[in-house]
Amino acid sequence: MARANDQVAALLQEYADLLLISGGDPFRARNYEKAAKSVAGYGHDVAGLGEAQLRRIPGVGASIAAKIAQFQRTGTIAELDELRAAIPDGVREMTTIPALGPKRAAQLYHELGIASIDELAEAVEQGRLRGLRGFGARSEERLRHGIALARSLGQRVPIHVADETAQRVVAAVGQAPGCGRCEPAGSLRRFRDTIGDVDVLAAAADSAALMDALVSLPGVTEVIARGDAKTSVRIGTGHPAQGGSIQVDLRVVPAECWGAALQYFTGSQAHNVAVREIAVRRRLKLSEYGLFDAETGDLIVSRTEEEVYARLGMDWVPPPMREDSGEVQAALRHEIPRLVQERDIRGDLHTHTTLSDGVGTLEEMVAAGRARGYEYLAVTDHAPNLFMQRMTFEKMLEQRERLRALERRLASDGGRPMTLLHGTELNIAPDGTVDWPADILAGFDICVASVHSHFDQPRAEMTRRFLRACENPGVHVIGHPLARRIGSRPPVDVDLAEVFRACAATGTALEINSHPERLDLPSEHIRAAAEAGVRFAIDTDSHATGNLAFLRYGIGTAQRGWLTPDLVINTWPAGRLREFLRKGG
Ligand code: DGT
Ligand code: CA
Ligand code: CA
Ligand code: ZN
Repeated sequence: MARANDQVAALLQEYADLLLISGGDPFRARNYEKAAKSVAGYGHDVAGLGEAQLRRIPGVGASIAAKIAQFQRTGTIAELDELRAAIPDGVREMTTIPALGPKRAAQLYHELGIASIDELAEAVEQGRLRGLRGFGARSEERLRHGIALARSLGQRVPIHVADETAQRVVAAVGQAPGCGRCEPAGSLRRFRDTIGDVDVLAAAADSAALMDALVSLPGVTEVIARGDAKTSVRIGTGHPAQGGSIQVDLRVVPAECWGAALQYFTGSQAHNVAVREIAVRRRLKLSEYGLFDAETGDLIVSRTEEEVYARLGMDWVPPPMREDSGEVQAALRHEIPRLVQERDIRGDLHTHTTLSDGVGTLEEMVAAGRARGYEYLAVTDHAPNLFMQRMTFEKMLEQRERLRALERRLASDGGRPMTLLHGTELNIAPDGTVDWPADILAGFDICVASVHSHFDQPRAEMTRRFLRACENPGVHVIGHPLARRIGSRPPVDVDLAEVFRACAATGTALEINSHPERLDLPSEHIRAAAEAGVRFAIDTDSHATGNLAFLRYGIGTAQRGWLTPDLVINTWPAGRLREFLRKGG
């Protein structure tokens, strides 16, 4: 569900940003922004709704409903396309810089003619921003920092942006006449946290209809190259990274070579090089067309990936593991682990509701969890020290009563009962303490504790801060451990080996936060944590019902870290989970 909601919300948000950049009415922009939030959090799929039904969504009036309907009919919004055409891509890209945003990006564009991140960097270095209304010495420093971060994303986009584009391409190309299988390959299939371009592979005898489907897809802004075997286009994403669009490469192969081609175009390049060496040693030759006898040139296999790997004496390698980091050797020894899968997850342990900054009510979030077949769900609204959330002890207790009553209703309404855990997301203060004293913490079923402030503490202090949180018997999970925001906030500086040791020793789990702009703990640290004896919680940190589906990105991240289900506490039955949450106490 709700993919359509996210897509529409992104378009409305983009419309609001572009309105501001083009000097439009800020009040109107604000309305679009509100509507975007409200559509994102709306409990029903907007895909099938007519204009009258759309207007029932809070904040959606006649003109916004008309635009959504137009998008659903035609795949585009004419007024949005006009705005997109009128504003340079570089200016839209500037809005990704933390500490800038659309309003100030517009100011720089209109007052100084700055139209790209590079031009902005130059202007900062030349001191040209000095004296500009609203830009002091401190904001210059923040801008410098923000530019470096925006550049760290480079020519890449967060995974969900690429994933949504890929799914639209697969849906359209897959329906073209003569199309057999059609699937994403490349870094997207490997669940890297950021994606350079989208690779889609399709099987067909004749590619013309498939290539037609791609170039005529709504949102295509440029056809880079069109051929029989490969066509490349750029498609608008509604996300400012890369100036608002992403390259898509569609390759069409005969069905007989599907397996070899999928293996080749999934990569990574380093994995492919290592696999080809295995082939050479066996006097075979591996290419995107198949596995061949090196001497005779005879085709041996190419139809499925499994056949290709098997003929090389290897286990099939799950795509997220294909980074040449030991998986080739493991596959040769037939020691590829059984990785955690989305269907292993029995519940989400980090979710928010309207009681703090979520947009779904307690009842809506629970219903959405139940619709996913969860056996349990933890509700973990923010604790009081995140002051803007205005949480109080009384509000928290009231929610607990409501949650218990809801759990009783679920047990008696004839449907499948569900265990509801009452939790909170605590804030780890600079000294490692958290919001509430031990006796209040003891009243929760589960506490996630996260760093939400003082991100740039020195390493030794930051490490002590984490260790103290782990040692707290009331803290069960460290939320989004590195507190990074992909493309906008760097990871905190902390001695991870120490943190892993403390987690293992105290029975504190580390979160793998599935939000696509977090993906934290990042995959590159997961194997080391697992080897140190750490347990994990793969959570979504959902702020809306539709966010529960972010789980797939957390699972992909966990698979990149070779995690097996047994190390993931929310694959466990409720009884075993509760045992873990007692922290040995
Ligand atoms: P990205 O797009 O930067 O996020 O990363 P990938 O891995 O999707 O890279 P991409 O799009 O350049 O190529 C897709 C896959 O195709 C790549 O993972 C492996 C394969 N491939 C492409 N070019 C080459 C090449 O020159 N040599 C080899 N061995 N493989 C290649
Ligand atoms: Ca790619
Ligand atoms: Ca590519
Ligand atoms: Zn948080």
